[in-house]
Amino acid sequence: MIRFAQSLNTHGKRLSHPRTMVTTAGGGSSAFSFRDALELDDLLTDEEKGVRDAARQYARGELLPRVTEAFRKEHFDVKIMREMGELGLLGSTCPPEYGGAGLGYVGYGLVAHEIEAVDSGYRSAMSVQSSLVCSPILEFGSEEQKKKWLPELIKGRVVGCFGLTEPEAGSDPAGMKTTATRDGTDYILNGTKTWITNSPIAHLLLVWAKVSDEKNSIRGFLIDREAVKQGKLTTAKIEGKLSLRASITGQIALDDVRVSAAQSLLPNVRGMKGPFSCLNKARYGIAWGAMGAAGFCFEHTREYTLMRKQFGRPLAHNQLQQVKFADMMTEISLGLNAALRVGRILEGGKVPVEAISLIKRNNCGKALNIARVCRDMLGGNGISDEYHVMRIANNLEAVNTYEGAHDVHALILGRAITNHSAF
Ligand code: TGC
Ligand code: FAD
Repeated sequence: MIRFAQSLNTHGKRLSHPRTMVTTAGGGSSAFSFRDALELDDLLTDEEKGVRDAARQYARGELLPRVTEAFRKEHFDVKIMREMGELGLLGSTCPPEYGGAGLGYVGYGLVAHEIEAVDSGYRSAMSVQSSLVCSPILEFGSEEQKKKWLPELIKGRVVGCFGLTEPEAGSDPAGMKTTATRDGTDYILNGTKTWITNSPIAHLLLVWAKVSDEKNSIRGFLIDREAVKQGKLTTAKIEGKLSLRASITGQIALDDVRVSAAQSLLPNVRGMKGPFSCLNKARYGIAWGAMGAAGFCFEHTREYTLMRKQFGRPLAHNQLQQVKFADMMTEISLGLNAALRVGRILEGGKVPVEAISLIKRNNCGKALNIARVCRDMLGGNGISDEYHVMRIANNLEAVNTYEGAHDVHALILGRAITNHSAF
């Protein structure tokens, strides 16, 4: 059996891309790396490289050894939240006054890239906590809510989840049925959310609901599980997933859940732009993450085909294999550089949401194709979880669907191109 060696053992070392000498366009020679064909490294600051290397060291050293068992047993180890918290990987763009690392968006993207190179489910846990729970509290919460929740979420001592999707409202979340009704100084929430990452283990549930006495305007509510009366809130785990099995997903069922308006309601946002603003950041991170997953498949398949011999020579010797590698390297290089570009625009101010749809859709779709091709290139071994690529391909099926399905992002782009909304 062929075992992967080189790339799995990169933890503990400064990441460097081995280069070969090639001819340059202007004559003379230069160093080229198939791992970084467009020299993205040169566009990162030393701080960003340090963050990436630390995330990589943790992901390869601590997460990779556990993932096969976790995926087999459909188990998410909640200790991972604490570990990520200790390393500063959660809520990393939050300012230090709330316990965050104060990273820029490129740093955040690099973390997503390294974590998702191991498993999209672990990146899910990180990005829900960071972009879908910490971010809305920071942007739309009261000072009291920020002080109470952010340091705990950032340390991973409190696990959060984001409840937008419902059984009858997925791609069209504005069609949600969950309601919040004012009752004195409280709100009473009713409804069901489904497909919610981390809901079964969440201490803090951010739920989006229509407020009946505000003309059904959509508002965000922070539900502290501990403060809810027994039996009113249930979060059943969804079993039998064939994708993201190392991540935990569940429902949120609200049956007359009473929450205090002052503590629970996010005061500074109303309407769909509330949940959508959080999604912008999460989708941006996913664009980096998906390329991490693709890069992992690419490197391991390259190594495999260099070692595996058929017809008396390495598989990698064949033109059919090489054209696939050329396509993969091209898509990964373009996808990462596009993510970097959007990250830099985000850091500088406002980014059109279409730019985020473009990279989320492109990078997830391309990563899924790459993982499927790699699965094929590994032959029979490609279906074994020991070789990782089929787990990664299965994960990318969900990543291509959540946070706006591939075709839904096409329609967002189509609307901007034609000025006609197909929704
Ligand atoms: P539309 O009429 O376009 O807009 C309604 C209001 O929302 C504003 N808006 C945005 N604001 C900020 N960022 C964005 N990206 C925004 N998109 C829209 C818009 O300006 C408007 O504001 P206002 O003030 O004028 O009212 O809305 P629509 O209902 O027609 O939406 C259509 C569409 C397709 C864009 C939207 O429904 C959509 O994106 N659907 C996909 C649903 C989705 O992404 N769900 C994600 C659930 S969370 C999740 O999957 C987490 S997985 C996490 C993990 O495990 O990693
Ligand atoms: P549907 O909306 O029913 O779409 C089905 C298909 O129809 C898709 O291919 C879609 O592209 C297509 N389609 C839909 N509308 C149109 C149209 N107008 N024109 C053409 N094609 C269309 N949600 C949360 O709120 N929080 C979470 O933490 C979360 N985590 C998730 C974790 C996992 C593992 C999964 C699988 C999902 C998660 N989701 C979460 C839900 C996710 O965001 C939704 O699954 C996604 O938005 C798609 O909605 P849907 O599943 O209802 O599919």
